[in-house]
Amino acid sequence: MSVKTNLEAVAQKMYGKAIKDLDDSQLYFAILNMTKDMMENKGTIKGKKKVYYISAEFLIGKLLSNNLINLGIYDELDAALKEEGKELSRIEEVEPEPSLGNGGLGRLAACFLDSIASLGLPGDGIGLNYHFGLFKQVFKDRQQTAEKNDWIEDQSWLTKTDISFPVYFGKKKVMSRLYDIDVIGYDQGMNKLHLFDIETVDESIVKEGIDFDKNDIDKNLTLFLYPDDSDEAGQQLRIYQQYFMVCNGAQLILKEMKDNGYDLHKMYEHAVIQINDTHPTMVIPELIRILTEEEGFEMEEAIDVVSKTCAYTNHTILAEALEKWPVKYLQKVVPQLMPIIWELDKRAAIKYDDPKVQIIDKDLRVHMAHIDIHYGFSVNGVAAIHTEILKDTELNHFYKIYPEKFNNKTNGITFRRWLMSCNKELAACITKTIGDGWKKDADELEKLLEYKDDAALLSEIKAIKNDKKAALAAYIKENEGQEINPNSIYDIQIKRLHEYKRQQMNALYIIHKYLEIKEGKKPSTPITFIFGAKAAPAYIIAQDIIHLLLCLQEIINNDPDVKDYMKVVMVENYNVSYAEKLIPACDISEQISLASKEASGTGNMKFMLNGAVTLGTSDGANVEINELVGDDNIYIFGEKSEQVIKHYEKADYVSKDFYEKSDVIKEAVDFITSKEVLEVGNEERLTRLQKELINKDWFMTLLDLEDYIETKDKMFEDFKDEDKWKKMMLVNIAKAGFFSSDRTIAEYNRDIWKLN
Ligand code: 26Q
Repeated sequence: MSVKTNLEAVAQKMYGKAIKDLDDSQLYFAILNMTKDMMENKGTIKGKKKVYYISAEFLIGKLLSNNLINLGIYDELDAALKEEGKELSRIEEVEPEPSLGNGGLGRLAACFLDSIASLGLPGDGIGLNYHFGLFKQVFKDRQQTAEKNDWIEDQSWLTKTDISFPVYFGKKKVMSRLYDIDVIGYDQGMNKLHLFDIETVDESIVKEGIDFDKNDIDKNLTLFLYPDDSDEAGQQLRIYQQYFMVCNGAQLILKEMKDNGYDLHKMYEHAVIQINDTHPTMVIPELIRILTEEEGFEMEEAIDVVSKTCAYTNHTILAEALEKWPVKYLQKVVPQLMPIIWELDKRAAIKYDDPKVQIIDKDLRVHMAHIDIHYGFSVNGVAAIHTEILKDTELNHFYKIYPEKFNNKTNGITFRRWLMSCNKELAACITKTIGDGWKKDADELEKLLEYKDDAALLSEIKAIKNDKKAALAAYIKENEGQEINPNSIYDIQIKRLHEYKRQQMNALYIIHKYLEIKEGKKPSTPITFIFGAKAAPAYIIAQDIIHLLLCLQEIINNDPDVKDYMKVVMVENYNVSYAEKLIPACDISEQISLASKEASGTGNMKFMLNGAVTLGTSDGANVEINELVGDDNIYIFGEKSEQVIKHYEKADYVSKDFYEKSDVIKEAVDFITSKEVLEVGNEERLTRLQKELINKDWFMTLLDLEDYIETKDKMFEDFKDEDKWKKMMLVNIAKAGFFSSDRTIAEYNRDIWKLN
């Protein structure tokens, strides 16, 4: 049956109407239902052993386009709809975006699910069904405010199952409900994303913005992702959520073991649990608890079996992001786990008397990562440099004990979403040139290198970029009300707002450029600086940086002396869908974290794949991008990670010295509280940010600022050399194959999971 016949039947059944008589919203629901059935018919991926990827975040984005591509019916449906006067790309807009993640770690989990299924490997995700997910960002008075993101509709990709488990918080019992989202592989069968909800959840307790009663666990447990944890109730809610996730996950895994008739004593032959950062760490003591209390295991064997089943991925070296929960909190929320955690601590302490590797420290805080490392069989970092830093410094004490556990898995991205779906024109151009083998073997993109001097192809790629830039300009006009010049250079920084990512350094560059133009030094090509970022509601300085960017946008875009040469746009509510529009349109990819701080980054890979050139520090996966494309096709600046680490060790970085020594730096920093900015901005925020930069600057913005300015100026100069730029674009696309998450997942499977 053709896709069109199929859809016609669904449309008749649902609405009693023909395709041409449905509006976009009705068509969306008809296609949703048809697609869900088609995915179901593909059947589940089976095997002797399965990976469970357990994660507090799955930033899946809209699913329609991806599922159609993976089913291999996108083009056929697109054509069929066109015959009826309908536009698939418009219908896709109807889908609400679930915001079940913050950023990199959550999006990585989503890319991994796509690749696991696309490699035909059995593997499910386990997480939580947050009703409002991460907040929706709304700008008011040039400041970020937060609203709830309502994404669940009566009909959606979620399917309610009949699975429900009891979960105990001490004596308090709650019931869960499992919802599943099908994950279809590219030309493959299907896996599942299991999202647990609490039966008694109550959306109506959310009042203004994202405020709600943090103590009402029965009602609030699955409402939000990472609710503000700046106070005690917020932190405890996070522990409630984490335990709820792992307790359900453990029960589901054990149920599947039993349903398949597997011997729990050999669980590790049939299941591997990949722990995504420390958020799901309690799955280890929870499994041990269940095996000893309910399955008759001796403690020794339970620990052994669980340790052979669990593997841990570290995504950060930032001290503040490494979870350490007070014993007091765990004792209150999950008293049944504390005896197990004490036991695990005791056993580690008997073997190793180094306080640095203890699970419970002298201040009675439980170091979650330490549980994972002692009681898991694998520890991996997410880019080569990150894993080296873990081994050499952050986790060095553990590396000395367990060298065999440590391994690197450089992150990747799914090319189905980040090229085939978001940049169909470029994907088609590549296929026309080198065939479509790259879709299953991304390394084949290297064949493009043979066309390095092919003027026709280079121009075609540039033309596609220009079309994407025009489309983005139209979208930004409509959504942000900002007019940008499609012939300007698009310089884009999109990622969570954090001081270590140094959006503030980019802001200082913008100020510097603005002042130059005011003095008459005009750039020969206009530049558009685009930002997208959400800041954690409790992270004050991050909010201040957003405020500064919005003030600069206001001043610069309305200054008649300047606006024809540069513009600034901070887009509202940056999310996966926005990224899919921004990335194909980008010329310059900003990856400017303080060296050693960005574990990997994955946006850098998406930009490269879409023909943007990286402006970055030697950090995370930038280092590997650099090695692949060579120094001529990337712009690297700033101090290297070894130097940065030494600065921290010696505590010898003094930002004020940089501020006082350099006129350029001083001018830019002073401008933050200039008359112009104060006229449109909030004095308290701007002063606080300026003081922070001069007196503390923990992430060393001023250290790299001059080098950044110089390198960025050079890049803008080079952009004018069209031939040179086009070649850089081509080399970046051709060398991106390594960053396919299919490669990453194949490595996880080869070294850690061993599923087949
Ligand atoms: C911890 C404790 C309390 C509250 C919140 C948290 C918390 C929440 C989210 C800690 C960390 C996260 C998210 C981290 C994250 O997204 N890390 C990113 O992971 C990517 C995938 O590996 C990397 O590419 C990025 O470099 C890394 O920053």
